Amino acid sequence: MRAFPFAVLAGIFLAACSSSVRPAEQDGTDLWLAAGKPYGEVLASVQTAIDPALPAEGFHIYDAGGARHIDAGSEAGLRYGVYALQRAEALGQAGPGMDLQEKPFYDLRILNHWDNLDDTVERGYAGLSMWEWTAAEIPEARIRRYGELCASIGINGSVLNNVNSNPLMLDAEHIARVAKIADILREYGIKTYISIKWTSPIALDGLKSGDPLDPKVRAWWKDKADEIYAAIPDFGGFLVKANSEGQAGPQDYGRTHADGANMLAEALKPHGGIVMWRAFVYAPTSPDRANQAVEEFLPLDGQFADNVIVQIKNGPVDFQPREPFSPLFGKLRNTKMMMEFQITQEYLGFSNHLAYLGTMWKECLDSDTYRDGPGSSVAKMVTAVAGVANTGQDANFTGYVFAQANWYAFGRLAWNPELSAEEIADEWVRQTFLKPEGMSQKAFDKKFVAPVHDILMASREAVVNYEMPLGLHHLFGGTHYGPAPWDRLGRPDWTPAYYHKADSAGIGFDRTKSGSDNVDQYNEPLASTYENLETCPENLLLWFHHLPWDYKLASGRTLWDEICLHYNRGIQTVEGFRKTWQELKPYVSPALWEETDRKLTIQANDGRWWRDANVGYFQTFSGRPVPEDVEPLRTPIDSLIFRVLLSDRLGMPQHDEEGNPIIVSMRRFRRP
Ligand code: GCV
Repeated sequence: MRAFPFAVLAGIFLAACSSSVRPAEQDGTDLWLAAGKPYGEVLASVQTAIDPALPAEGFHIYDAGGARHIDAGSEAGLRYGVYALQRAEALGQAGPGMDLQEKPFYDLRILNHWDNLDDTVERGYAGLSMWEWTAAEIPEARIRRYGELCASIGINGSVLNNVNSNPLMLDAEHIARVAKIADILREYGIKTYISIKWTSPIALDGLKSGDPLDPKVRAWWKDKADEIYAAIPDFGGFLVKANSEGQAGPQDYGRTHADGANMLAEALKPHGGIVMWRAFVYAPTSPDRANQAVEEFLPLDGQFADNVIVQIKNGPVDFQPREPFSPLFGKLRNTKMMMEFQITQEYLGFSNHLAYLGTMWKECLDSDTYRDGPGSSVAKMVTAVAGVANTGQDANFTGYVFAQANWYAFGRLAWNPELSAEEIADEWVRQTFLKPEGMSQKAFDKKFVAPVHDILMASREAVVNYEMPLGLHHLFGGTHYGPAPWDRLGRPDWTPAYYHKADSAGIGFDRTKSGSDNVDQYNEPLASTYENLETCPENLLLWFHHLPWDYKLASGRTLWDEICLHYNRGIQTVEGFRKTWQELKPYVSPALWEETDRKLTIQANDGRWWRDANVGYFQTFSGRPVPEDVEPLRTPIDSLIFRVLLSDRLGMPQHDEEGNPIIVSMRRFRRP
């Protein structure tokens, strides 16, 4: 008999083992509820009691007298307890003697839907609006499924429509429709909110003004609040984008944000409603957009009514792949603050790129603002959390199975910001992907859960690297999907050139004391940390400093070389994801495997496009060669500059069969 070497025998053995493994059929439409038992079954398996001594939304799961119990402070708490048990069972953490007592860290855990009444979704990459505003009936089955998904991770509020609102949202027809949605969401412990347009009294009832101190305007909003509460007794309140990006607001009448917010707060107060007033403000004339929220809101600290909460984006510019935390979190002392994260991946590859945002949000929540001395983390400064939803009509809600991880992570962090990004990633993978038949849990954990978890954990940094490393930011073209570092036409703070400031001397935004002085909006020791080149974190270097191309980084290499290396690293990381995914084929359903395989190919190709565009463009200033250990640029800058990605009518990027972005001339892009 012929003797086979050991490696060959081992290979035959492994092939035989994996051939007995059959991946479970699944298409991603069960999201993270895929692996758990149905809610009703879990509920039926326990003894329940409402105990008013427990926190209202809290619960206690324990074993006693031979039975499993869930005691809760309210019906909502009970629901969270049942879902916590379902999760623990799916994760193998619900063995005998289980004792788990929890309550949410934040009272308000809200999704913000940027859905329009024509059913489009601003920055939505999962199809049209899940609320189907233009249909005759509301989509009850989908709303119920959404309710379950939100409740299972503790989300308790939903703003149904875009902050760039439409006055018709407040007409009788839409209030009646919102009431129908609210009736369903209530069953899942979710309060309903609406984004309002400041000019609604003018548009709907012909008022002459929107001045918040005008008695007629005040009366209009009071009447409107009464009308809404007559239809929705537990209505949550209003979310407001005012005097921002062309939206009208109180400043148009010489009044302040506080005047505007307080007028609405007064109308909602008798009913128990709140106003979430956004701090996303900036004017094209300012030398630094990052300074403006503090400039406008700090003078108003202490002037907001007690049912107003100021909603602040995590970073001072706009949901970039990496930003420092917004300095406003460390400045307001007498104003309630709410975090605004963006779950939808406007700047991180839409629903095409795998980018787990748990790591990004933790970076922000854990940042120390030093407002009340060391230990004043952003998580402790805010009293509520909002996330811009990534949902749409797509059957899997989010357009990509891996985008579901971000909805999940948002809910889990809003419930408990002390959870780690690792724990959340691990939970999500185990609940989302079903273990194949014929595979032990141990083998599944090792061969599938661990590598997918590692992909998630590395993914956000990969995007930072291939889009805008070392503190670079806002290098985007029109739809915010691809690169356009050359763009300097139009409103300055909407062009990449405003942010990267590349010239023959170097690159980066000088936000030091001798620049825009943004560093001084941070409390010490951060102001000095960011100001000082020796202490400024390298991953924020070009956010705070304009540096020469030959500036030496910690590695001993020049800034130019490090920029090139970071772009390369981002692409290599995604190539690593692709390789791993090939190896995972035996363990995941063909539908999910193929979806991810195609999207990872797109992501790698998009990464090369980002690298070619940015390195190629910045090279026209640096005049330096791409280092030898960096993959050579694939497309010359002349074929990329002033060209854009072909997008469909909903703004979704188009790729060819090989997953390459279809780059077209601006002229073709503009054609309707
Ligand atoms: C809803 C960015 C986005 C806009 C968004 C705005 C906001 O500018 O590109 O689509 O508008 O932020 O948060 O209000």
